Amino acid sequence: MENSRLVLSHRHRAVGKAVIGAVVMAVVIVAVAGIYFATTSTTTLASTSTTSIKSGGPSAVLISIYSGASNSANAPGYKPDSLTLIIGVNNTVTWTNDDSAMHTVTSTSAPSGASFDSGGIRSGATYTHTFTVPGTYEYHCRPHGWMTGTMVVKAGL
Ligand SMILES: [Cu+2]
Repeated sequence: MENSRLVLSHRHRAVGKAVIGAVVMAVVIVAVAGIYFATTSTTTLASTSTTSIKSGGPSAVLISIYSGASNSANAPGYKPDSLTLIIGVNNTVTWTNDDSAMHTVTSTSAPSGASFDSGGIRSGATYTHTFTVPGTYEYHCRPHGWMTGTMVVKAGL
């Protein structure tokens, strides 16, 4: 009798230890999960705000003078050839000459005092222009009149 009681109480103690062990484990898991999720949500918030700062700031606009642009069959020669720009948002444009021939980016119609001309852009070279006057711009390539592009520039918000 005495013996079996001892065994029983031993079992109880063992069960008790197991329960305490499980509770401690659960607390540790919840705590770790809490730290993990807290860390995760902080990281997400930080990266979201970084992304929104980037997307709200000025962004580069890239236009390719693509391969074969010097052939009139491949007009208009600029890609994209029509863009809307907003001052302070995306009003800096870089043209890259991805063709083998020399080309230009030359305005043919622009708001007063805002005309521009790249001069010769060699193969592989770039030309960057920042538009600061709202309005509609038409441009072409001086040696290749069929190469044409349009830029609509709007005032910033
Ligand atoms: Cu050209």
